[in-house]
Amino acid sequence: MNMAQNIAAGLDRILTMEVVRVTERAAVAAARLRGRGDEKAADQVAVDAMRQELNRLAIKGTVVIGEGERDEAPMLYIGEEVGTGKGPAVDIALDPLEGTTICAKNLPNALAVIAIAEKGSLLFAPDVYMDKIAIGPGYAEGIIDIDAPPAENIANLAKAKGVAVSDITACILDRPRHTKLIDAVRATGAAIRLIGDGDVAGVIHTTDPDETGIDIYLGTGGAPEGVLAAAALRCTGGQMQGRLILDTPEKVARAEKMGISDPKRVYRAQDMARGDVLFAATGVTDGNLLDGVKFGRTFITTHTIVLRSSSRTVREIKARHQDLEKF
Ligand code: VTB
Repeated sequence: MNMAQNIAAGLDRILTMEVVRVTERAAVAAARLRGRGDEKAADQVAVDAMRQELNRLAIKGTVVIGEGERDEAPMLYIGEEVGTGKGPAVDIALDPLEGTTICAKNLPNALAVIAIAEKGSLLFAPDVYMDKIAIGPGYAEGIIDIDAPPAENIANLAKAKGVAVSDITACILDRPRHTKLIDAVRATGAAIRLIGDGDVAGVIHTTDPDETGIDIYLGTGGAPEGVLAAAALRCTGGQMQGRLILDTPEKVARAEKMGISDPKRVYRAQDMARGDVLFAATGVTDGNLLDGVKFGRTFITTHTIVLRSSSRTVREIKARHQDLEKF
C-alpha cells in the first residue's frame, strides 16, 4: 500500500502526531492541580486546555463521548463540534482528566485521554455503568467470557499464559458493589490490584502485564470509559467485552434514544470502536505505564502513548517543553 492509499484507507496519519499536543496540554493543566483535593477545579482546567488544543486540529470533529449532555456540560459536551472544521470528519471520545479523584489525591495513574475514529464508528454510550472484562494481546479469541464465573476466566487465562492461577493479577475498582467479585477472585488464589478510580488505565494495563503487573481487568465502571478503553485495545491488541447495565426503564429508554436496541448486548472492543482508531493518553500523575507531568525550573516534561489501530503502532513520546508560555 502506498502512502496515499494508506491515508485513504483510514485516518490521516499526520493526526497521530498532532493529537499528542491535545492530551499533553490537558495533562499539564491538570497536573498543576495535583494533590490539592479539588477534583472539580482539576477537571475544569483539563477540559479548558483540551478543548483549546483540540480546536486547533485540522478536523471536522464531533464529540460522541465527552463531559456529558449539552445541558449539563458547558464544554466538550456530547455533540459539540470541535476542530478547525477544515479536515476529515471524525468522531471523538475524550476524558480530559480520567481519574479526577486520583489527581486530587495525587495517587497513581490519572490520565488525559482521547480517541479519534472515523465518523460513525464509536459506540454512542450513555453515561451508565458497564460490566467489563479485558485481557491483553497474544491469546486465542474466546478465552474470556463476560458471562463465565471469574474463576473460570482466571483459570483459562492462567492456562493460556502457562502460569499458575496464583501468578495472575486482576485489576478491580475498589467499590462495595464488587464485594462478591473480589471474594470470588480471591478464592481462586489470584492477586487483586484494587484501584480507587481510573479503569481506562486499568484496562490498558492488561496489554503490558510485564510492565504493569496486571493480567486481567474485571468489574463494572463507567460506559464512556469502556469505549475509551476499547479504542485503546483496538490499537494494542487484546480482548474486551462490555455490557451496559441498563437496570431501570429510564436507562433502557435513554439507551434506546442513543440507538441501542438490545439492552443486553455484549460488545467486544471491535464493536465499541470500529474502523481506524487513534488513541492518545498522557500521564497526569506517575503511573505503571506513563510518568506524570514533571515541572522543572526551566522546562516541563510529559509522557504520552499514541496508538493507531490500522498499523498497531505503539508510540511513546517523552516531551521536554521549554517554552513555558505555551501552557
Ligand atoms: C470508573 C473510573 C472513573 O468512575 O469508570 C468509575 O474509570 C465508575 O464509577 O475514573 P463509580 O465511581 O461510580 O464507581 C470513575 O471512578 C470516575 O469517573
